[in-house]
Amino acid sequence: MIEQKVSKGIISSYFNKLEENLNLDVAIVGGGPSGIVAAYYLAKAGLKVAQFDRKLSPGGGMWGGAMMFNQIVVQEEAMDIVKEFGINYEAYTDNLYVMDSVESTAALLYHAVHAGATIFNCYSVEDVIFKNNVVSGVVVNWTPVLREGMHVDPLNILAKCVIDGTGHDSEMCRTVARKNGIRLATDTGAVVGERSLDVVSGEAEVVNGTKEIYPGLYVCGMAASAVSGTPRMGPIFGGMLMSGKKVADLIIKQLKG
Ligand code: 48F
Repeated sequence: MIEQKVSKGIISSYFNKLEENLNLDVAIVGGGPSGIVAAYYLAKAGLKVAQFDRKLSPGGGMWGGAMMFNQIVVQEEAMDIVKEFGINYEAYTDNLYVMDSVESTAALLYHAVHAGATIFNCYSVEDVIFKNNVVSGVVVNWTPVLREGMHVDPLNILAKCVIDGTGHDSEMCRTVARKNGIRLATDTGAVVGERSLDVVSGEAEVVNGTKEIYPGLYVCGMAASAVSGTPRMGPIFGGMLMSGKKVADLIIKQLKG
């Protein structure tokens, strides 16, 4: 009966997909633009990568442009990445380009998946696996379970590297520091907290701050700004794209030499 085949097709292919992703090269927490760009370059390099986003629609803060005006701005330095993802753009002024935020987000997601990354939506990463003082994977649960406050245990997914791409909250870095009594690679050893807006230094510092923040744990995008205490930058997205590419390059170097 077709009715049963529809259900069985979804269930069996979904559980195959989940089982194939229980032991990863890279687990990316958060499906914002920096994390998606990282997923694309990591998968393109042949690494096994899965990305987890707590929302139904991954894409983070890129869909809405600024104040729901669905356009974004990208500066010249990041235009090679925009072109690699095949996003349409218009030259605007002073080495700035404008593009449609919905098309841009969809293009990032499409190319990440086509490069071989697996995206799991509706998953909240609630903790990491922490073995021998190394971050070694993620602990995941259904977002609705956490929202409802249901007492249901999560599942564990091993990974050689974990990327915190959770945006302004930098949730993985906060969790690792709070639970394990360790120091992150920041001035204070903890999450410093993001500063108020300054586009020029915010864009430069988000790329500078993209790094391995603790053994096994990398940070990119707004999470990198929040962890290192650098300024936010608003709806200019070049720094996010370059941060995603940088974190991928660092991990590719570490895992593939
Ligand atoms: O914040 P977000 O878009 O990440 P980003 O790559 O980009 C920031 C920009 O969108 C914008 C900006 C640019 O100038 O300032 O804000 O740093 O997306 C973060 C994603 O992480 C998910 C969340 O749903 C969002 O889609 N997320 C956050 N915490 C968790 C999570 C978690 N614990 N588990 C799973 N997903």
